[in-house]
Amino acid sequence: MSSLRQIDPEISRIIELERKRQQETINLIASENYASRAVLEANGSFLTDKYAEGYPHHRYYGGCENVDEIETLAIERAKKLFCAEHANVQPHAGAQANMASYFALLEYGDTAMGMSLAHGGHMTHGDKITLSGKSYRFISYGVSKETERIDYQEVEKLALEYKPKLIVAGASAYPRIIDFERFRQIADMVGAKLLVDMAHIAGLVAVGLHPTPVPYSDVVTSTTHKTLRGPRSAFVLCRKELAQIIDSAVFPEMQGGPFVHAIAAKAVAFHEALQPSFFEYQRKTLDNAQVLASELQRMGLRLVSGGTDNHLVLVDITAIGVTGKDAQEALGRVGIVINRNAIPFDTRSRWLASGIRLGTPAITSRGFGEAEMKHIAELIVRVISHIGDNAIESQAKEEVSHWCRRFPIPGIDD
Ligand code: DSN
Repeated sequence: MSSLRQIDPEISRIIELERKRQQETINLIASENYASRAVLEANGSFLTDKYAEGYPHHRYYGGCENVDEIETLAIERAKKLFCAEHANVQPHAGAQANMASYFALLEYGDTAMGMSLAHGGHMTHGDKITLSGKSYRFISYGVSKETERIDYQEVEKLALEYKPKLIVAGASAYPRIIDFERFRQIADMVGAKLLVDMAHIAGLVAVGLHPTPVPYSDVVTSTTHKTLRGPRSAFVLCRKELAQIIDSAVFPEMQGGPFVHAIAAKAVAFHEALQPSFFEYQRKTLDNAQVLASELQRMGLRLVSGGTDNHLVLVDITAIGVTGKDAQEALGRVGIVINRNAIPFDTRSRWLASGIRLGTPAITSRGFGEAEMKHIAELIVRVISHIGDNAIESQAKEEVSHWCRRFPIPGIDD
């Protein structure tokens, strides 16, 4: 049998570089995580070779008896984990899960509402540069200028004015609990359906550390690789009466053959999330976010909305006098990987941005705790306050290497 190194030394070399990059950097990207070796094993298996268009026991191909079992297990585990009536585990990614749900619930040109990307929403919730924004008339809601939290009164006012057929709740840079019950009430006032995209918080929801959207929503979508710590993929949950239209919107309307290897990896991730240790992991993720938030505040940085209830903090770095882009690059040079992010009512372009988004799911998987969080907060402030100071940057790089050597990465080093 030939190994990757023998067959394709170029790709093999680059993958090794990526392993080293992951081992030697502190990952604070709020939407990333480290999947377990078991998840990676299923995802990298020869299941990748199998075509299985259709659903368990209703396939268009022969030889699906084993993948039927795998997909059925993934479905049952997803339903159990989130107390849902129906699960579709075929979406390749969050964008497909969302688009399929729109196909199921809307006609082209219909009015819908979603959170503005500029205020922390996700681009597939109606941003004009995406298919969602081109296919439907999305009205954006945002956060209040004073509290920087979702302005539910504005959501209600816009809903009454525009009478959307669908309201989308969920965010990618919002550090606060989302009140799904309130969204349901607003949706009911205008006869709208409610879709919650819980991609960022799915792991927290799974263990009850963020209120679940499932009882309040018609449809819930999610990716599986963020707080949920699974493979890079997605799923949809819905009420029984919507099962058929959701299933046919995912396949054949949105996608062709499912990625059976990814479905197996999702089944493994759901299994892991059903274990008691997953609660502990999510608890630590939240604790780490709290320490990071309070340390950054103690050192004078302003946090959007004044803090966090979840796994991420959105930091306004205007006072330091650097852009988010500059901060991202300087932190990158010392081995701290983050993304720049617009803050609500940002006066800079999204490319430059006035904020940085920091998340704790990945470093918590690695075992970082309170002491490390305090040190990381101090390192971040030190580096972004002295951008271009080589001595400060080399010292910070040393400190990052020290922590990285001490904390192995699940899935890579175990
Ligand atoms: N791009 C992801 C994030 O970083 O939040 C959401 O899909």
